[in-house]
Amino acid sequence: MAASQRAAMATRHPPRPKDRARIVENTIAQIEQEAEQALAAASRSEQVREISVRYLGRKGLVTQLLRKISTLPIQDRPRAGQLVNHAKIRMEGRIEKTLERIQHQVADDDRIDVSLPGRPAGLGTLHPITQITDAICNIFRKMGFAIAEGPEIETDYYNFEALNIPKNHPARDMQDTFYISPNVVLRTHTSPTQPRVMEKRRPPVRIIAPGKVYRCDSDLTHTPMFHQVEGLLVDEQVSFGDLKGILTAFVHDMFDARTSLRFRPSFFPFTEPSAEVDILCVMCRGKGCRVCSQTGWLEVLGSGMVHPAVFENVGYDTERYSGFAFGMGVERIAMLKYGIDDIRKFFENDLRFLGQF
Ligand code: 2NM
Repeated sequence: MAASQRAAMATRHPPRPKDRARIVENTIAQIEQEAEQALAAASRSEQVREISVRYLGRKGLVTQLLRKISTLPIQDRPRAGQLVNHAKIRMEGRIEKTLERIQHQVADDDRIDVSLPGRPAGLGTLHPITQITDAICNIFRKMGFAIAEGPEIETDYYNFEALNIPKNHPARDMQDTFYISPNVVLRTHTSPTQPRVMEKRRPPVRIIAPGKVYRCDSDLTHTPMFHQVEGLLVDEQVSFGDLKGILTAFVHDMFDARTSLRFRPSFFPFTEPSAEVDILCVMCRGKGCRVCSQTGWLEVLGSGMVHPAVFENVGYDTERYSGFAFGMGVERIAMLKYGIDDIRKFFENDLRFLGQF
């Protein structure tokens, strides 16, 4: 007979007083055993709560039994009360223990399996723009150029004035340049590095200035921040032929020796004469394609002989010294080298894109 049935019977058919004490003793022992088995089988905390209510709740079996004690002969009450109360305390303890066991089990299920192979952290790579910047700089370093760096926040003087860019020049417009204050800008090219270096050093000067530049411009081929590498060589007897030689060596190293160059007359305020440098289209080798707009050529560099006004601004003797300078956009070179058609991909920080280089 189940303890619960026995307890119910004890309620409905009260036996004679002298038998009642023994019945309480047997009943509490059975109830405790039953509860113990139920707790051992419990695997969820809700089950434990149900068991707790069933035995120890306000209408629970143990509670009912405790009430019966008042019907026992007066001399049997203390012992019976003690038996039931001790059983109740043990059951409370077991309920507590069972809840702990279940909690630990859940924690065990969540615990990291230390025998699993580790998740690879993955080695990072240099950003493609950094890689191309380094590649460009290394080619010029082989030819004896030193790396020079300047501030990205630049004065109007070094960004424009020292470079012979007149006050009314469109590049100085608020539409094109980020102004910090009337005399301070985010540099629009890395050229201001050149007069900064020339002010400190006498020729011969051979420097390459890489870095970030900023212009108010944003579309498929322009981002408000991009990267440039500019070069400057100043010495006695420097000619346009030297410029052609250096840039030809650069293009043949950066792309390959089949990549021919052509120089087109152009204009920059800081060079005279000035030339744009085109290379034979690296995609179609001159046949004409979408990348070169069917011209067979790609514009990749600006260049020229440094304007005497720039030399005068830094105190170089224009009779004794001459020099050439050139500049290129790193993103454009990277897009041609890797066949990328949207400049914005470089700055979206999508690792699926960046991880390919
Ligand atoms: C270019 C194109 C042509 C240039 C000139 C100078 C300086 F400071 F020597 F005058 N630095 N960079 C230059 C010349 C830059 O970039 C398209």
